[in-house]
Amino acid sequence: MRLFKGIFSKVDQLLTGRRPVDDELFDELEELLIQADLSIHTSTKLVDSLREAARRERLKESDEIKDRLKTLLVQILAEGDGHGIELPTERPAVYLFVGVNGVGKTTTIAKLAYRFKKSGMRVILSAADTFRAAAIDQLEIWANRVGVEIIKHQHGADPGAVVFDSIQAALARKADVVLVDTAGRLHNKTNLMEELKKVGRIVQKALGRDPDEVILVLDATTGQNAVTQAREFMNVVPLTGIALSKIDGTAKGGIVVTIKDELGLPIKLAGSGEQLDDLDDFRPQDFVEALFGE
Ligand SMILES: Nc1nc2c(ncn2[C@@H]2O[C@H](COP(=O)(O)OP(=O)(O)O)[C@@H](O)[C@H]2O)c(=O)[nH]1
Ligand SMILES: [Mg+2]
Repeated sequence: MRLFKGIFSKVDQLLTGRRPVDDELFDELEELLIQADLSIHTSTKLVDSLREAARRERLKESDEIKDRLKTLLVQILAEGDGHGIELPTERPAVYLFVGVNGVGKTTTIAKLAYRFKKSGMRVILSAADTFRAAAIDQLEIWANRVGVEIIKHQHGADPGAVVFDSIQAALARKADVVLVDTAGRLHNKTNLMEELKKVGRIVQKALGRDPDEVILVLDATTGQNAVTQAREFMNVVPLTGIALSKIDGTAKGGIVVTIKDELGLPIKLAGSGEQLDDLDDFRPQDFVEALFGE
């Protein structure tokens, strides 16, 4: 996992060596965690819990606090179910990708298509972002590059119809996976949310079950904004998890912890670059080690 090491390297420095464990240390730690984009709520919770552990177990050295902090971060990130993407038993698997413009939906879809294709699966991309003409072209470029099929309609067409056709095609061609690219912006937010609900209903109708995953893509570099976006989407579509993009570009990896702690949604995928193989299943332990630069 490629991570831009930013503020967490300061946390690492603060807790490395033999600094005495005192109030000053905890205050500095809390400040750094907040700077690293952990919410105040999560930072306070973590530091309180570390203070308590230090008192109870008479921890004397900052290195011990570092180990505790890592364990707590992994605990938050690992809570609940499912990291990574697991294919359902039924085929085709249908995955919807939602999120505002520019967060990395199309890129994440391309990377995932590449992964599935490499493991021998037949993949269909569904160009349901019909709002921007360029969006269809962009998905098509990726489809060609990866060597997978694409179902597309004209710019401005009904996204529901594109999704319906994509699932029909997948059933007819015995495809394994359908990855649906959706719009990140329409004339207004209400339209967008209504459209996403409708796409969900169309999947249900064409497939006979709900989409196997509804993945919200969030850009890690947008900080607290990502949490706000997530709340808006959670209210309208039944999200199954999060794909976090651009973790290579954020100096403030703490946002990942905040997203998990505040929203409770599993982080399934982590994107760390613009190349096709820059996508990993999200592994809490690896992520925390990478944050601290190990
Ligand atoms: N550095 C970096 N850039 C990314 C990543 N994922 C996407 N991007 C870039 O972010 C921009 C927007 O991505 P795109 O997939 O078009 O976003 P969409 O509007 O949500 O479909 C593009 O320039 C991508 O190359 C990532 O993990 N790391
Ligand atoms: Mg796009």
